[in-house]
Amino acid sequence: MIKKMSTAQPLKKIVSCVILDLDGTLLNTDGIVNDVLRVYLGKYGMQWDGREVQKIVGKTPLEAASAVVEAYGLSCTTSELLSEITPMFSNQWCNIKALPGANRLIKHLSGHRVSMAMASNSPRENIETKISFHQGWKESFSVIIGGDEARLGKPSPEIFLEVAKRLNVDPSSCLVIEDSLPGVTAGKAAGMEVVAVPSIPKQSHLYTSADEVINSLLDLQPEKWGLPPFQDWIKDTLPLEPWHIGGPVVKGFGRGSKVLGIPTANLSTEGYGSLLSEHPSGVYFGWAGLSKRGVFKMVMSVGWNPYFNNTEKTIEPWLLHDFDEDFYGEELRLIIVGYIRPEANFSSLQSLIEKIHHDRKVAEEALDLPLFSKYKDDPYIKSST
Ligand code: ADP
Ligand code: RBF
Ligand code: MG
Repeated sequence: MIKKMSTAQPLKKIVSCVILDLDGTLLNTDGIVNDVLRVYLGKYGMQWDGREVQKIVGKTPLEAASAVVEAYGLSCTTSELLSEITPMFSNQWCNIKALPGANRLIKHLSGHRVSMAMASNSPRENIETKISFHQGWKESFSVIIGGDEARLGKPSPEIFLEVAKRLNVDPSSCLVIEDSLPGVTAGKAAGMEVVAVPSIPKQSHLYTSADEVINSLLDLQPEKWGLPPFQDWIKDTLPLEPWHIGGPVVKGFGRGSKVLGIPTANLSTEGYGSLLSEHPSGVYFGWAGLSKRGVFKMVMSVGWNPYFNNTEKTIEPWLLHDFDEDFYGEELRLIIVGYIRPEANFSSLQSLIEKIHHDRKVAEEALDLPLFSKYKDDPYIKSST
């Protein structure tokens, strides 16, 4: 417990190799899994419940299919289900997006000549196809092992041990990065250091065996493991490929101005489900255009507000300007240009408020940098004024 409480960042353990999982860690495979199962079950008059995805993350195709047959009481066999949905998946592989931070991590490690391997429960052939759509990935891994190349898939340590053998390194000098529980279990059983990046929200309490749990790859600190630190943070912010979101301001929880003294303009998340699932929860910043008022600096939270334990992922931009009235219904457009920190829980309302004011300061200063200030003229937010 003491390990987790300390605020300094002590070196955890020095490693020399990084072993990455593919689905859910580097690739947003869940999106495709949800699409395919929705279509498949829909054909038979059943509805895919996105929450069931928990039963299949990190499993081999056979195990996952069997879990679906069981969960939905399907009358077909596991292999019948597999033969029907396998081609559906193959058609979608070209559409699987890299998760935020995946390209950044791969470029960083390969640029510093850190030895990298990939270990996945997915069959080798599928891995090759999936990564072929992502430039520079295949060349970055000196070893790739699929679920069909070991006797037992994760949670057995076998895949990871085979990777260490082929890299000719001791398992204890490998750092595994994994999104799923079976993967974390396998990595620890192999005697490796493990960072968990859970792909399913609000599950981090289940990952106690991992050496560290982070919210997304954006939060990885390689220097904790003796690896070269990222050097792309600027004034406490991480520049991102800019993204847009917009819509009318809707009534929020009424807590912003009343409880926190910090008004946040909620956006309706309707129609934004997939966009929101592409962006990890956390604190972001950028520019906000209000159709009748102009363009303002903005800092926002995306997520579940753990302090208040929301059930839905929300987007709550705080426009950094003193408005003398509410603007419900008005069109708001945002360009998000950078990331500040993961969402956190706080022991008191006071500490939450202080942190949000600190975020404000970080955002305000960063947005004066040419790198970020240029986006204030972005046609997307300008067109609303
Ligand atoms: P919430 O819990 O979502 O913050 P409130 O109703 O307390 O909800 O406050 C949100 C409303 O405050 C917004 O819809 C907006 O009209 C108004 N508002 C006033 N000033 C600001 C600001 N600087 N940034 C965002 N919203 C503001
Ligand atoms: N809520 C949290 O529970 N944890 C956070 O780390 C957090 N960070 C925030 C950062 C910013 C910049 C803003 C504007 C809000 C943040 N909130 C956070 C959300 C806050 O709790 C939310 O705005 C209230 O729920 C008001 O509705
Ligand atoms: Mg995974």
